[in-house]
Amino acid sequence: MSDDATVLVETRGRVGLITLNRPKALNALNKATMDELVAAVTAFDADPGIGAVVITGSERAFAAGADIKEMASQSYMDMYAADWFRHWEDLTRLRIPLVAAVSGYALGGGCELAMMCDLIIAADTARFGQPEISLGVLPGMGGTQRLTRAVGKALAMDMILTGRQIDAEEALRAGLVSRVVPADRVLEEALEAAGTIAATSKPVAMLAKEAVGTAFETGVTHGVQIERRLFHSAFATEDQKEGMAAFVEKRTPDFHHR
Ligand code: CO8
Repeated sequence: MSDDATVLVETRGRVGLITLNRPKALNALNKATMDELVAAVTAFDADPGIGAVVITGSERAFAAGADIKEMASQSYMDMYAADWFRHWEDLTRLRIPLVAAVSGYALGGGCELAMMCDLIIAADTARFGQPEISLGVLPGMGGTQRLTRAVGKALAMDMILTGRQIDAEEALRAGLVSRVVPADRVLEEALEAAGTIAATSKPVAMLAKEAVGTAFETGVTHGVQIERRLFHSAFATEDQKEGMAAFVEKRTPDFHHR
């Protein structure tokens, strides 16, 4: 890894840990960060030894948005021809569960990156916002869709039209994050949650993620059909045999993640 890597990549047992590494720029998300982050998560997704990934930032900022300095002088044709930031969407097509550990600012693309993860665990210092309107643009990495589905129209409109930031407690009440913990515990809590996920069957965790993800994309009737198909397919795994046998035999399952 080069010294100027925009992300730091480590493993902790069966958990992959990715730390955004542009602290002086409050982890502003530039093209290099996108490429390196997507490559790191793609490699973990394909690695049978890794069952979940934690994405985190610094104490001050998870990420303060897309890199404004990189975008400022772009024309419409530059953005359109390059399909600017389309690659971020690749993250949402990967199957491995992603946990965001958010301290400090998660603004604009930073909030959108957190929302591409499956669980958001927030420090009590976390602040979420979509301030793009103040820059003369609107969210462009999925924020208008994912925030609205996560917190509902009223709060999404408030945040996106006024740029109002919400703190961790409001984010918890609104359903944007699943847990709020003291700042000095947030990474540990996220690694523990990811470790718990990674100890289960990887293929079955992927099926479960896909099933919940379907609720975001479709209606209940179709979603329940998809869920049933995915549920049936869990019976094709060795881990289903092991998990159920372990219950019957009153022992801890020994998953082989296949
Ligand atoms: N981009 C580039 N640099 C940034 C960014 C950013 N988003 N945020 C902070 N920085 C830099 C600052 O320029 C500063 O650099 P320098 O020291 O060289 O001047 C450094 O980080 C520290 O920042 P501040 O001095 O501003 O720190 P403060 O504590 O005073 O303020 C804030 C912290 C409030 C977070 C402030 O930095 C801020 O408002 N940042 C911008 C937040 C923002 O507007 N984010 C949205 C960006 S737009 C976006 O994300 C669109 C996503 C969709 C794009 C899709 C395209 C298709």
